[in-house]
Amino acid sequence: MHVLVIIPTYNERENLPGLVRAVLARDDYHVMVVDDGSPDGTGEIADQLAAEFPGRVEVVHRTGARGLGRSYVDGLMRALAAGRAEVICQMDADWSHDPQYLPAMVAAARSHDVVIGSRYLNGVSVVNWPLQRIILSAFANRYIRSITRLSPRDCTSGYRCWRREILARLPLDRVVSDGYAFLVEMLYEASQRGANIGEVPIIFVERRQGVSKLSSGVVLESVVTPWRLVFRSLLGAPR
Ligand SMILES: Nc1nc2c(ncn2[C@@H]2O[C@H](COP(=O)(O)OP(=O)(O)O)[C@@H](O)[C@H]2O)c(=O)[nH]1
Ligand SMILES: [Mg+2]
Repeated sequence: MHVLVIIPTYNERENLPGLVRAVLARDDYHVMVVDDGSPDGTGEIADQLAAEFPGRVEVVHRTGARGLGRSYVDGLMRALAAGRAEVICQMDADWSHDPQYLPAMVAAARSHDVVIGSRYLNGVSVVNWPLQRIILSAFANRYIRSITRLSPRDCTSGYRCWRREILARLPLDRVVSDGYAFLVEMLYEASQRGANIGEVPIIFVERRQGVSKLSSGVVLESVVTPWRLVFRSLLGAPR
C-alpha cells in the first residue's frame, strides 16, 4: 500500500534527516517535506534527502506567509492531485510523533477513514511536558469535544493517517484556521461527512532539539474555532 507521510518543517535541521530515514525504513512509505523557508537551512537538508532517496522524498518549498495549517493544506492538495498515495499521514518533524507507531496507524486506516495517534486514550501519555501544558491540552480537548460533540479523546493531535477518499471530500481550500485549530477543523469537517474516526495510542515525547513554535495567538484561535465550526454547520450543510 502506497503511504505518504507529510512532514511540515520550520527550523528542524537537527531532527529531519534521522526522522525521514526512520519513516523510509518501510519500503512502501514515502515522505513529503513542506518547508516554510526555514532560516536554519532545513529546506536544503530536505533537498539533499530528496536527492538521496529519489522517488521517495519530495520537498515543497513554501514562500510568503508561513503557517502550519497553510503548509498542510498545500501538502495535502498536492498529495491528492498526484493521486498515488492511498493513505496520507501527517506528523511533526521533532520526534514527538515516533515513526514506530505508523504501521499500527496505517493498519487501522484499513477500517477507518482517519486514524489519530492519540495521547489521551490510556490516561495521559505525554513525556516531558510541564504540568501547565498537560493541563492546557487536556482542558482544550474537553472543551473542544463538549462544544463540537467530536468523539475522539485527542482532537488536537497532529499525528494522523487519512484514507485519501475522505481527504478528497474535505473542503481543504476553505479551511481558514492555523495551528491546533486547523487540526480541529479538519476533524470536524471529516466527522460532518460521516467519517469513521479511529485512535491508536501513542506516547508523545516533547522535542529534545529545536524550539516549539506554539504561540498565544494559536491558543486563542483554538478557543474560538469550536464555536465557529458549530455555528457554520448550523448555517449550512457541509459541501
Ligand atoms: N511548514 C511549517 N511548519 C511549521 C510551522 N510551525 C511549526 N511547524 C512544524 O510543525 C510541527 C509542530 O511544531 P512544534 O513547534 O513542535 O509545535 P508543538 O509540538 O505544538 O510545540 C514541527 O514539525 C514544526 O517544524 C510553520 O509555520 N510552517
Ligand atoms: Mg513539537
